[in-house]
Amino acid sequence: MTEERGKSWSPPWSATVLTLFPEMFPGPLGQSLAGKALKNGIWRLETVDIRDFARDKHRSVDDAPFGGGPGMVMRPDVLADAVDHVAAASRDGGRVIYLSPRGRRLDQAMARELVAQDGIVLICGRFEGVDQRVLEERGIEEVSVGDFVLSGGETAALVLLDAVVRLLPGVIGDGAALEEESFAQGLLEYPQYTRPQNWEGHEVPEVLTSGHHGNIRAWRRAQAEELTRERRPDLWERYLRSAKSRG
Ligand code: 9WO
Repeated sequence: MTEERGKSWSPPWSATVLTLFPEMFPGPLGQSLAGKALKNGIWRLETVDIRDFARDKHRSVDDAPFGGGPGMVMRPDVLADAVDHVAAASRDGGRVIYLSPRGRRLDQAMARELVAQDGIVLICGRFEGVDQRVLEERGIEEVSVGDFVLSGGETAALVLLDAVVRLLPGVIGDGAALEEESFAQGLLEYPQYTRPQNWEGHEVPEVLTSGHHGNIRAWRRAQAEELTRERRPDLWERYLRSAKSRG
């Protein structure tokens, strides 16, 4: 325990999730280190049931799309009331994110941005999406976790939360493991091996059992670079550029 730590208290990083299926949270996150951290108060998770903001006796949250077409659209009035309810309670500058395949792609840099804030508000859509006007009028950002369509935003929200929460101090050991990650340096992960040393006739690469830590570090770096160059030319280009600018 250092002097700095514990000197001033700030509330834990918090996620507020707006959804029609609050029982989907924390879901699989409850099983992992993120779940343990949630129990330990390292972060807070609050769900808001969008249906609680429905106005009519049938508690309807969706309606047919203007212009026709298949399916239903989430009503702007109901969703805006849910957003305003949490925005009033949340701190200023907090980002409100709608999970959508149309959004800016989530990457490790965005995860680091999000963990540096006090918290986030996530909106999970269902049906064919939400009325465009509520996104525009409430300054809601769109974030995608990949180029595919899901049945709703909830599983995408779980992916985003997993990526962000594991970066909180104290969720994964002392943070050394995080610094070690090749991805933190813009590379894919190097291959991993464990016992048995010979499995179905296949030996573990000799360098890893040599005890020579300098050689091991160099081998892993070379493997990470080779994998990145072969599989992800986009990441490789960026890595080369950032290595250059670092000199
Ligand atoms: C469904 C659909 C059906 C007929 C014609 C057009 C259609 N669009 C959609 C659609 O995009 N549905 C979405 C389902 C509505 C918002 C929530 N859903 C969602 C979010 N699917 N996939 C995501 C998502 C979120 C973040 N990153 C990747 C995918």
